[in-house]
Amino acid sequence: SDPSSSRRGAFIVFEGLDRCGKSTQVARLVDRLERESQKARLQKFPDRTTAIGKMIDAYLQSKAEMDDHAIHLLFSANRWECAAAIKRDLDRGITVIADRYAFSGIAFSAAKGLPFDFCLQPDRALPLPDLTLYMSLPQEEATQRSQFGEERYETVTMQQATRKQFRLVAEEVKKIHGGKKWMEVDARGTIEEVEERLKGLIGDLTDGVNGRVGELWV
Ligand code: NYM
Ligand code: MG
Repeated sequence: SDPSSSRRGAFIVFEGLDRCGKSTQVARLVDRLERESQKARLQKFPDRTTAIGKMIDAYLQSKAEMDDHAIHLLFSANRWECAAAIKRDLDRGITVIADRYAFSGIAFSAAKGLPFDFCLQPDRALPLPDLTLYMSLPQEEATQRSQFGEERYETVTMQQATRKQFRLVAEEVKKIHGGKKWMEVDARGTIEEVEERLKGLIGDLTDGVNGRVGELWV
């Protein structure tokens, strides 16, 4: 029998601060996989298309105010409402590529001063990414990029505080899930240079992986 037939799709997450080039790289990866006739799907978080996502979108655009805890839980609820579809697609052999995930949820909310433990709990048992690629860019470079400052959280102070929290999130992932699940990538340089770095780290993950999808923080 063909052992590859039992493989599921890989769950790959891209993380980073605002304007680090994440969305560009995610789009290029999905394009490449489609050209190579591999099955892949992009999942953006927040997913602003759902009812919960519309509330999040209004908050991020400062069209609505919300308690810090309440918006934190909405971001998490937005992931939970997508969790079953992610699992289903992985089981069908589709590579699911997420533009942000629970790690942004913790880092941004903790940067506002919410307790780290509170931030972590609502996402417990969500599908565990097989690999998270954290794109790291010096703040001066992100600030210079177009559209920086458009949305809530896009201030230098907030980004620097979030950067510190992302370091704690990385430690937590490595402690609970092992060092291979989180990789930091230098996001400086041209789009092509960064793409090559990412491609090297992703390797043959997009050919599928063995074993069941894990649970986050479990
Ligand atoms: N964000 C994103 C959070 O604060 N919590 C979360 O759980 C997620 C997924 O939303 N500044 C923040 C990070 C971003 C903002 O994300 C919108 P994007 O990728 O710019 O659409
Ligand atoms: Mg943004």
